[in-house]
Amino acid sequence: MSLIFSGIQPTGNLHLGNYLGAIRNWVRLQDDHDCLFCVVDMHAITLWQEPADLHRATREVTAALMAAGIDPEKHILFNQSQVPQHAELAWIFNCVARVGWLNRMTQFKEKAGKHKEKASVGLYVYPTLMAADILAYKATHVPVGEDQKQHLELAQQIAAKFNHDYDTDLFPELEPLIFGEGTRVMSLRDGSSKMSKSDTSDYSRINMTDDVDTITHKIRKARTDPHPLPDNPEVFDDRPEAGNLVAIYAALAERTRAEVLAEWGGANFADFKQALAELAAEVLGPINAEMNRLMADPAAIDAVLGRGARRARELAEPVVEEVYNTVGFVRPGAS
Ligand code: AQP
Repeated sequence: MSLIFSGIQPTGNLHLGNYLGAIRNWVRLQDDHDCLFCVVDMHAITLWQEPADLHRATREVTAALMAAGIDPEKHILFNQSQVPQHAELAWIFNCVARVGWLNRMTQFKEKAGKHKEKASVGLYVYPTLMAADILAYKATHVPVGEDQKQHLELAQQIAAKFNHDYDTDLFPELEPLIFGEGTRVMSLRDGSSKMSKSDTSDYSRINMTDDVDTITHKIRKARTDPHPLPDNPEVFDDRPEAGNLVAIYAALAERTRAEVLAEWGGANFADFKQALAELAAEVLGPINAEMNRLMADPAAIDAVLGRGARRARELAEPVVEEVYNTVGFVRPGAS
């Protein structure tokens, strides 16, 4: 059985993109795989986080994952900072990865913006920590949204170079799992940028904590164009905002865009938006209610994270030990 690893940052409000692109797929995969789900708080601080906000968001994301259906008994749910092997392996990978490889990463360019000399070194080496997150468990399958594909390819490249340089087959090959109609949910305000926690406009996204009225209001305000819905998805190349709403509907309804358009082709956007708002509220409402229930007991959330971290350390420790031995570190006391 393949081992799955995936992570999510506690950097603010989780949104529909995180849910459709990642979390919902995680919930499905747990039936047939052993899974590790990680709240990646060390990735979060590559950009400034108020400590109190980070603390709250870590519990909130954990609650959201459980509310969405992640089972922390059968699988391992933990926060990254509590398993030191991630940072230990990341250092080794910093020495394996090449500067030229990291220079190609588009997420760094987007997040660092125009002032890249002022970005943290952590933001630059984010992908090597991500490679360590996965490979500390020798996980092979990584479910992510489309935006993380480049980082995963880099992780693969790092694993291959490590194996080659040290003449070993220690690390397995990685397989990205990118599936469903929601692999790249776009902003409700701009069909050319992805829905994101850090977008300054709250109207750009549907948060997993939004109530029905807020969801309805945001979808009603979502940017579209004056034309009715088409009857096939091909025309969406020139209509990104319209295409995004149809893709969101399809992902929520678990249908293809073609099936949605077979039903809605020719309709006007006001009616479609109303149906979309109802559907989004129907999917997110129960998750939201369960999340609020879980958040009322922070000690129980901490207990889940504590147990998860212990189990994760047990798995990662021997892998990092193997890596240290391979690299040639003297380990006094180790047999
Ligand atoms: N818009 C999206 N559509 C589909 N999938 C998405 N993911 C994120 N945005 C979308 C997927 O969610 C998982 C967790 O992402 P993350 O929070 O660790 O990092 P991110 O990709 O940087 O997410 P955000 O929302 O854009 O956060 P900020 O604004 O802080 O950078 C990943 O699997 C990701 O692919």
